[in-house]
Amino acid sequence: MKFLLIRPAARFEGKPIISFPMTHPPLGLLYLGAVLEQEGHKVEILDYLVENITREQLKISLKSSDAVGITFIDNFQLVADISKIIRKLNPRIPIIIGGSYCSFLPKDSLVKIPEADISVIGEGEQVILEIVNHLNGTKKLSDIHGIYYRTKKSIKSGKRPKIIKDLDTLPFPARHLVEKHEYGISPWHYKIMNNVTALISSRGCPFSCGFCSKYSNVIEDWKFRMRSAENVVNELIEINKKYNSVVIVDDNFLADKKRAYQIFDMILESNIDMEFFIEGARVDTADKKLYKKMKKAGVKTILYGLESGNQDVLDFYNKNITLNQIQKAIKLAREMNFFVYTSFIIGAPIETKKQIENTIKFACSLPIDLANFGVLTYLTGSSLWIEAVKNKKISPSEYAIIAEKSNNLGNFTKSELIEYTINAYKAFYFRPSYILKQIYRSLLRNDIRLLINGLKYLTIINKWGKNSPQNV
Ligand code: B12
Repeated sequence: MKFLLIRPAARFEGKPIISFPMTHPPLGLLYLGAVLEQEGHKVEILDYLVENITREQLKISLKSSDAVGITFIDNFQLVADISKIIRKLNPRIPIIIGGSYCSFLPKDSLVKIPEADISVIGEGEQVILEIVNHLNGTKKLSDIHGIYYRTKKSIKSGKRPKIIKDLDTLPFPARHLVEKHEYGISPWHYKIMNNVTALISSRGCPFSCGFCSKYSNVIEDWKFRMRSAENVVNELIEINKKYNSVVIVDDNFLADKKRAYQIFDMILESNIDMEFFIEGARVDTADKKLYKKMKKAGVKTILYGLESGNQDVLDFYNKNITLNQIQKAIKLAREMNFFVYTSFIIGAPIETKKQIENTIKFACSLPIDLANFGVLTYLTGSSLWIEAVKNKKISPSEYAIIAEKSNNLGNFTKSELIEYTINAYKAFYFRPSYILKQIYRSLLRNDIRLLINGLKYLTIINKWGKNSPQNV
């Protein structure tokens, strides 16, 4: 059987909308590709995020395929559009959809995407093989775990989702399926990482920040699971044969210190020679001995979710960190000369304008290289969303709602929130001391392109009008 796996991409003025901090390979599809190939099936991936794919190309790929799988996080309209085209080109091919939206709103996803036949909840590796059995005529849809499916008259659910207990049993992602593509490009089109791929070493997160979507909030048996250090390092050895750098996309890669030490010790003992970007780190895992090892092992960049410069707002988010921990961790990261990315949230329902200003001041006081400011959004599956649904402030089928005054989710209007966000960017990036420091750091790194692109970023920020941050 041949599967055509697709990642659609939003486009703005002909260019893809790339999320902060950079483009990633479609890791979920690469895992599905790996299990399908392991069972002897053929797989092709069309990644619209990084390639302009014509209708003719899609037609050719569909011709040789028996089923289509589409992944997406939030943009269901794009999936609906592409599914419509697929249906026109091939009225009978099964269309299976999966990813965050389907996991949190499985039934609704089939309502919003009328051409799709099956929607998958949570991890897809076992489910896709059960779906293959269904397509081969050996399994009924009603017996498949973790799906909703369309019948002639209604949308029905299969059996309750099962989670993969031992992640070490999974094959490594089938990266060869996207090897012709380049990833690691920033929103302002700078190549952040060269010859990069992505890796995930755990699923879920042991913490419960209110703004974060958690599968455990909606999938009964879901829990935080980690791969063993050996398994992770074996994958890194395989990766290093083809790639120079890797972005680690775990929600919280350093969650288990013991495992973190094991991983970096094993990297140092091996011949692995790669650059690492840890995309999800908490400040409470900062520790000088560990950071020294990380630096030696090739970690260049870390992204921390700092969220706020106000302790009561951090507590409101149930972030479980203190301002003091933030200051200490960031200082240590700078001492190690890591490139430090951070993200902040603006507009908690308990937040005043003064507190937003505090967050901006706090960000400016820290020795960080990049700061991303985003308006608080109630995401499906987050504790904030669950609470708001319970209080009838939002309907259970809403996907992402901005925390604004008009729906009683915040203190400010949408345009005020956008204005404050733009102010935050300008206040942070247009400081002469920051610009001088970044010039110095770029020269130290011998990276003039980074400097030029940094300046390009400043000109983009400078031009931002009322709605721009949503498009970047
Ligand atoms: C890397 C990442 C990104 C990258 C790359 C995203 C991409 N399109 O590939 C970037 C930085 C670009 C990004 C952007 C965004 N992201 Co993001 N991202 C992640 C992150 C950290 C890892 C994703 C990943 O690779 N996981 C590992 C793979 C193995 O899992 P997976 O992709 O979920 O795939 C599995 C299943 O979902 C399923 N599956 C997926 N697709 C399909 C398809 C079929 C056919 C089947 C059968 C199964 C299936 O099977 C896969 C294997 O088990 C997750 C958090 C997390 N830890 O998962 C957040 C996460 C997915 N992102 C999230 C959000 C909100 C966003 C943004 C909307 C943020 C923003 N405001 O801009 C954008 C949306 C961009 C877009 N339209 O694509 C939320 C989604 C929450 C929700 N309720 O939907 C998450 C869960 C973070 C969080 N906890 O809040 N993101």
